[in-house]
Amino acid sequence: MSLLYALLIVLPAMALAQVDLKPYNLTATALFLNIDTNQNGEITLQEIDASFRGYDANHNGRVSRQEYTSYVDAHQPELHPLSHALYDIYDVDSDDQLDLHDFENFHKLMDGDGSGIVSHFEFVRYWSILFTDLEHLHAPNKKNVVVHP
Ligand SMILES: *[C@@H]1O[C@H](CO)[C@@H](O)[C@H](O)[C@H]1NC(C)=O
Ligand SMILES: [Ca+2]
Ligand SMILES: [Ca+2]
Ligand SMILES: [Ca+2]
Repeated sequence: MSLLYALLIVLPAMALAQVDLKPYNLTATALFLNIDTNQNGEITLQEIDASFRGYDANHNGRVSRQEYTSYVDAHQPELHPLSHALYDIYDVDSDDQLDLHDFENFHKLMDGDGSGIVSHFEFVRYWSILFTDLEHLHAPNKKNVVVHP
């Protein structure tokens, strides 16, 4: 299952033009369970790689920015800004293509203790921080909320 597809299905029923990923640790846990396809409580490089394959629309073994963001635009346009920010993080060499070396780097980023394995704890900690850092791109817009006396 692809990473973002997992994100889409864990979102509560298509909140109109608004996406709330809170609580982040629960959203991250749902993501983890979807990526950990052999359900051994650890995420390997191979599982990361596999989670991106669904975006590779032209099956050339790489995920272009266009492929990734088009997928999001088609399925959850509210996540358009978040999709570009996530792509920027994944695409370490900024060539607008995701290859194995990009996934290796991303796996290392999440592997807090450098053991070569990404545990549930490491994954949730990483994504909770990421969702918090990118909150301005996905949190519901509260500016128009009027509090009546
Ligand atoms: C998520 O975080 C909240 C608040 O910090 C905590 O109470 C809850 O136990 C956490 N849940 C999981 C599954 O980690
Ligand atoms: Ca696994
Ligand atoms: Ca491709
Ligand atoms: Ca790249």
